[in-house]
Amino acid sequence: MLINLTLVTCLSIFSTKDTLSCCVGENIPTRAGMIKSQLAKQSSNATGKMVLIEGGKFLMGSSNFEDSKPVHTVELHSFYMDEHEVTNAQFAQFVKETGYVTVAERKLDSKDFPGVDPNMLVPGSAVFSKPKELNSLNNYLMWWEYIPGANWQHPEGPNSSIEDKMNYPVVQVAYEDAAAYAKWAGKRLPTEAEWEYAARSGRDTNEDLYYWGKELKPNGKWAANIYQGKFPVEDSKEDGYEGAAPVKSFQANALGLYDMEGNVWEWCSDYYRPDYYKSSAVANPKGPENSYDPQEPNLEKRVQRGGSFLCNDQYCERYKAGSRGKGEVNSPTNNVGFRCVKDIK
Ligand SMILES: [Ca+2]
Ligand SMILES: [Ca+2]
Repeated sequence: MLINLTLVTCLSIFSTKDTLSCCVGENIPTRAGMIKSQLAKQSSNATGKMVLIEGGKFLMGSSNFEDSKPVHTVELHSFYMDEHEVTNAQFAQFVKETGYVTVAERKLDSKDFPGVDPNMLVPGSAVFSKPKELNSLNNYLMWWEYIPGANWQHPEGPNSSIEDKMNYPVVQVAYEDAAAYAKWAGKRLPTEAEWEYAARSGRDTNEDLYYWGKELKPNGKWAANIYQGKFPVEDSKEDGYEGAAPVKSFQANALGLYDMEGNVWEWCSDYYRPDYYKSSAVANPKGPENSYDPQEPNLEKRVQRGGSFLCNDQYCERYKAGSRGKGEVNSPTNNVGFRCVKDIK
């Protein structure tokens, strides 16, 4: 009402030509200004600060990874993206308000596990477990263990806790858990193209090996939380962290986004197919209609991006620019989390 009255006063004193300057002088907000301000408010609510990612064209993919070929042009609308991975504190708020129960906490249905003794079907999840010694990196099950009672509140099993880790990324979330949080927050999971565009942060080269540039350690400093030492038996944690780090522990990229590379993997909304880039849409691609991973053709997989604290050049290089990851939708682990995006309407 106040705004309308002031506007009327303005109009009565000045000609139409001067109305705008009067209104600006009287601090009457323009509609465009109001929309922008409202969006800014919405983008900094309890579910965390978001960064405006201006739309544009970029070269997506990498010739260094088979499933990231070919490098192709993609064009995206503008959107907002969480500045950091969703934290335990944020996920706890979601659970508190909704009573949501994650996949890893639910009872297992014996129909989904034919031939397995029902007594063995205990809720839990996969946890990275350092083997004492290892002769080969061919069998990843050597460093993953199914731990009953492992879930987002107990990421490494019943004896672990997030009590003093509220600013760490939430982990042990399956795809639908991440999507449920995003919906509650009025957001959504990013498409793979949005994720990569934001990670590239306006750099117009696809020749750099890393999202941050050519060198693994620019100015002698680790740029992301990955794995140093002898994987998987000896993490020398040269970057300061064994396992996940609190969000924003490493420098932000040029757009103000933290931990796009490393720390924890991040779910994207696209189904995974290794050949998708051959037929991807140019404008706002949303991924294929269904998933197909030749290595495990019967499993439904979605894309994960950015790698994690377990990435290293000996085993998993998927923190590098343009690389892709994938995860079975109902298989959370203690190195997979997510962040959200929001459309600009
Ligand atoms: Ca590390
Ligand atoms: Ca990450």
